[in-house]
Parts: sequence; structure tokens; C-alpha cells
Amino acid sequence: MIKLYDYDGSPYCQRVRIVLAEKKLPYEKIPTDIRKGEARTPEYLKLCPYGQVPVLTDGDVVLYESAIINEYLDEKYPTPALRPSDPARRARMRLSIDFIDQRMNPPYTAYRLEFQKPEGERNAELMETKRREFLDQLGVLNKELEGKEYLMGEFGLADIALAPRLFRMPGLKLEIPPNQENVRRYVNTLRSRAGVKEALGF
Ligand SMILES: N[C@@H](CCC(=O)N[C@@H](CS)C(=O)NCC(=O)O)C(=O)O
Repeated sequence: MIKLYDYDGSPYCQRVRIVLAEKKLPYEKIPTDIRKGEARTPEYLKLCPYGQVPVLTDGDVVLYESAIINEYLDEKYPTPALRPSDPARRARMRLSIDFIDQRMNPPYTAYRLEFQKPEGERNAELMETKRREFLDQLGVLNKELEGKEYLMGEFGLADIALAPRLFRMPGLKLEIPPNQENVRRYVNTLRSRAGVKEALGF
């Protein structure tokens, strides 16, 4: 039985949940409250030395890092396929995931950390800089999505890596800029998927 050490609000756990739902794989969810230090206990650190969620176990296999977990799941349980079969396109998909993690997430996270402070303690200038940086990167994806339903054409791991961040934007008062029509359409398409709804509880 697959087990997922999960924290409900974690976008990284949400990524893994989406893959499990899209593939209709049964699993046991093990709620792990990172705020209470449940990912820092000696037992947990044996599963994930980084002390983070998600962790996925599948029999004797123990994995962490959402992108690695999701590739594992797609290799082990290949239906429906969530990666292109062609090596070059698969590499492009990894580039998209790398872009999301390395280019989009840092300004997004810096913005979010300021946003979550009490209003009087926020660094407004920093917040605005990071907001713009994030939306600029979203603009790159807007171009990428021109004429396409999903990032790689077909729905897959690159979309899954991005979706949880996009869904959180309204709660952080991050608006999709008016000229990013492809992103707006894309978010609606993602939200309407059964697997996404199931995994995120929409
Ligand atoms: N690169 C990791 C990031 C995982 C991550 O940052 N998890 C956060 C929750 S969203 C966490 O466990 N934070 C607790 C901590 O670092 O103490 C992945 O893709 O799985």
C-alpha cells in the first residue's frame, strides 16, 4: 500500500496527491503537521533527512522531493502517462518543472512570506518587487501556453508542478495580469479536472 506523509496546505504534497488521483492509485494518507514539528522527529528524519513533506512510501521504497516522487509514480504506474514518451520532449518537461521550482517559486515564496506577516510588519517594497518578479515569470508561461491546452500539449507532470501555486494566487491577492489570457484559461482548465478536484478538495 502506498503511504503519503502529507500536510494539507503544502503545495508539494498537493502535487503528489494530484498524481495519485489522476492515476486512481489507492493510498493511505498520513497527516504530518509540520507546524508541530512532526516532520522533525528522529523517526521521520529516517524517512526524509530534510525534515519535510511530502514523503511517499511504496512497500520498501521510501522517497521524498515531490518532483522525484512524481516521476517515480509515473514510471511505476504508467497509466495514464503523465510524461511525454519522446526523450527530447521529456527533457523539455523537466525544464518546465525546473523553471517552476528555480525561477518562479523563489519570488513567489519571498512575496508570500511578507504577505503572511501582520500588515504593519510587511516590507511593502520587497513585496512589490517579488510580486512583479513572479508575475514576469508567469508571463513566460503565458507565452509558452499560446495555442496549447497544457504546458506540454497533453496534461502531465509539468502542469501538476505548477497548479497548486496558481490556485493559491487569489488567497495571496496575486492577480493574473489582464494580458495573460492564456494563464487565465489554463487555470480554469486545470481546476475543472476531476483528479485535481479530488486531490485538492475543490
Ligand atoms: N523541494 C521539496 C520541498 C518540500 C517542502 O518545502 N515542504 C515544506 C512544506 S510546503 C515543508 O515540509 N516544510 C517544513 C520544514 O521545512 O520545516 C519538494 O518538492 O518536495
